[in-house]
Amino acid sequence: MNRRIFLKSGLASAAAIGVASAPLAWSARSGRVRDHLFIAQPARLNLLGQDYPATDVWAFNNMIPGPVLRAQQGDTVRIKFRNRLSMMSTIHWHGIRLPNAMDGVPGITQPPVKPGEDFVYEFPLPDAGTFWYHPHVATYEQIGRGLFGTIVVEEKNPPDVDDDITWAISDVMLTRDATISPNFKSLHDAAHAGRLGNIVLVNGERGPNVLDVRAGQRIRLRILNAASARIFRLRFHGHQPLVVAHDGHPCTPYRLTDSFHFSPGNRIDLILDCTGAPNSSFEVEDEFFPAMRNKIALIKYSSRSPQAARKPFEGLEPNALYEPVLAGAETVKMVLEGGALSNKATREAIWLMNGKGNSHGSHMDTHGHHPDPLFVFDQGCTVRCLIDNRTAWFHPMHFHGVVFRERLPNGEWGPFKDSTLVWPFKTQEIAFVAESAGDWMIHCHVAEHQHSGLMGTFRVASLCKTPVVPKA
Ligand SMILES: [Cu+2]
Repeated sequence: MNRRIFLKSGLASAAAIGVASAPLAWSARSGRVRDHLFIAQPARLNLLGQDYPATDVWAFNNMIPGPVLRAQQGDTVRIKFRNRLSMMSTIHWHGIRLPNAMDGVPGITQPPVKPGEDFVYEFPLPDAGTFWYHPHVATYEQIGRGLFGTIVVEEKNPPDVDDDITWAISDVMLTRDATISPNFKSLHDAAHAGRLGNIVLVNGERGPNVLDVRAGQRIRLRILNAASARIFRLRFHGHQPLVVAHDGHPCTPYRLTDSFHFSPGNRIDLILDCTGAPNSSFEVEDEFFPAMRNKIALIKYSSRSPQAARKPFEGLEPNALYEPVLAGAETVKMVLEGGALSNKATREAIWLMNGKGNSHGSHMDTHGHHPDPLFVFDQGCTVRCLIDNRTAWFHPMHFHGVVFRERLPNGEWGPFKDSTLVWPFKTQEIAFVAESAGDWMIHCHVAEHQHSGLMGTFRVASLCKTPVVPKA
């Protein structure tokens, strides 16, 4: 075990979080069970419009994105996953707080599901919000060929809006005949910014997505970055939407006055008040590479006269999450090294976490080789983790099994998230409660980085005498 950290005693942390302050959501189940069948299989879909040939893809239930998994907070979902691909797979339910055995990580929480086999996932939905699902085997290829979908968990009292729209943004690398380029194990991509596609898709179709609105309307926008590697920098021309949730979890609302970085894995929920004039239209653009902008959406106003505007939006009801208790928190450091331009990178281990790579002989490992956990935490303790990015590349770091607050540049602690973008040669501190027992993944959500070294685990050991995760 390369780095092992134990708490001195579970008592202080158990007292700090306490059963009295335990989130209520786990016990607030509706008792309703919703059944779904998700079949991962090859399909042929038209991604570029009718003037172009269709593309051979991999898809859930013959759709890109896969079916929206829609339920209400407190429901239980039961998904029969049928693997009809030619390679092994699993499904990870990104951002959902669920029992470890349902987390969909091959070799850690379950054996990989072989071609032709089924696996049943069943878990309650403690939190309302926007989440998503995707395979955790050869993620770079399985997401890259089209396997992902959105999860919408509705609030018990949903906000008053005229429409509730999801934009699942992704990209795909197509050749001239609209075939997906099969070069998923490119050493260059793994060591640089990952595999960046040449076509940006919104809800599985080439952007921009046309959003038809009437002046005065209020639209809820749920945006997901489902790309395997591409970071977007989104700008809403002519509008200043209200940010109401990050990574599914409601935040204190604030207005978008500038473009914002939006990494793979991230979700953002916006309230868009349609303040434009009838017959006007406005673009939503990705300007991450200023010389290569992508049109994401077109907000197109009808000729109808404006409808009456609503009162200011006051925010969504927060999810009941464990609040980090910083006094006496366990403090750990995670050092990221390697990649192109680094003398630490080798062909076998392009990336390193705390000095270790996860590959074993191949630069692109299908499952991720899983050495001993990077950290061991006592269940219920608060963890402060300083992520030290000593590479020349962006890394959106995703932690399974917890939601964290990230330290903002002004020193304050920001809203709850499950993935944080760590800039080149910068550090990012996060704080979370190790809430649920098991081995959980930490990885970069640039899938090509994840599978070439930036993937590890932390263990939450149930050492406390007092169970801190409330029973159902
Ligand atoms: Cu990365």
